Amino acid sequence: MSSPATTSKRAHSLALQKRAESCFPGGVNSPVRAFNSVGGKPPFVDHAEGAYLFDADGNRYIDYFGSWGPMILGHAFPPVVEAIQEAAAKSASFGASTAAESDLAELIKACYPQIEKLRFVSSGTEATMSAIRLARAATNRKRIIKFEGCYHGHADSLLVKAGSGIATLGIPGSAGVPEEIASLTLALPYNDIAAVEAAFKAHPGEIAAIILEPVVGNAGCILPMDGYLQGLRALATQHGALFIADEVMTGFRLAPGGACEYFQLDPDLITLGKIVGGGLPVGVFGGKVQFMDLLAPLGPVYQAGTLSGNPLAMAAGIATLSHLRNHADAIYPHLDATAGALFDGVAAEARKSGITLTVNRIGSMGTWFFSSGPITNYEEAAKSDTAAFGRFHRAMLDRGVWLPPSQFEAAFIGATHGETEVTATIEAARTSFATLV
Ligand code: KE4
Repeated sequence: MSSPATTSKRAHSLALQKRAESCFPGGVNSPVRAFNSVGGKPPFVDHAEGAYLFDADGNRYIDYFGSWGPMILGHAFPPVVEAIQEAAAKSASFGASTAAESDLAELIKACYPQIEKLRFVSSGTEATMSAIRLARAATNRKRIIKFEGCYHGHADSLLVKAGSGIATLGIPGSAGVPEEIASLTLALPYNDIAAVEAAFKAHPGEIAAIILEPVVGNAGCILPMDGYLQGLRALATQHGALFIADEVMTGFRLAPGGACEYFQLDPDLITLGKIVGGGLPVGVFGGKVQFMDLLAPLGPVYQAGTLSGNPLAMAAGIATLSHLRNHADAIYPHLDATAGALFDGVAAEARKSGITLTVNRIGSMGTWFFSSGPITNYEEAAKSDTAAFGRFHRAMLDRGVWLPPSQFEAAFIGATHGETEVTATIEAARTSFATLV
């Protein structure tokens, strides 16, 4: 797949890949990193700074996946680095309560007034898994509604036609998930309010929760149609189900208060991750106190975690959210303007080469679909020309631009991306498209 020039340019990465394949299935610790859907072998990262990744062979890349969302302030952002270093000197973990947990929690609540109480965990998967358990306990119901193309981590009940990873692997659901568990999950088309109404009608009194990505990032970027989110909120209320907004990806990205601020949503529970940890492992689930106080040690719902509220992760999250909040008036407009120039500029170069792309973007996250579009749900996204996306990805990587290695992932802009990176990326796209036609 890779041209000889590419291979020689990445000899160390290729050797590291071979070594990793003797340690990890597919040589990776998360499937999408294996590049299976775009072809070629992945570069191995040595270090990163600002908007750039540097691989084991010394190649430099403009980074458009940012650790899949967390690195909104850029890599090795000095205040975050210093905060982690200071915390590490006091020991990496205590397994006991610290003031830092409340410091970060209060920052989160300042961004999300919808969150009355919360609990820290160590991943987005833990956050959504715990939120589902809480919703089932609060309603004494078993069924949940999720949406095709939305990915909420790899808990059994949510690996039912998930988007990220699973969609890339072309496996609806996953081996190893008992059908008894999967059958409790209704996987409906996104942006189709009638499907949700029909589900509630078909399962009266049985549905504990609706969970969704308010803006889908795991089928590529798909935006909610006008009124859709508010319609889901109303249906959940009408039928006594909880409305869970999975903001692991959109949280603190679309606005300081994420999609909830952007779309003025008032969910019962909200899950967060990625940016909230500044690149360290943090997940959050939180919401109305009437639900959160069902959690042990107060209530009957058990949930726990050895490294929940880890002091280094708290320090990184505090430094990240503090900077985002204190400089929001500059950061979010810059993110939006930079992303707009980037996505529109690349799409314009495609048109010059006779290639039709559909661009779905909101703020600093978006996707170039190799499709005539429109892309409003997973079924439409799945019709994209993934082979063409793979060729584009490889051509851009050879030109020093590292896009997310899947048509079904969102690309992210960070605060350190600017005119220089946009101009270089558009030029790389211009010569890449020329190789595709
Ligand atoms: P983690 O368990 O990976 O921390 O979070 C799961 C999760 C939950 N909810 C949403 C909306 C998410 O996007 C994710 C994880 N996102 C993927 C990227 N599409 C993580 C990348 C990967 O799986 O390697």
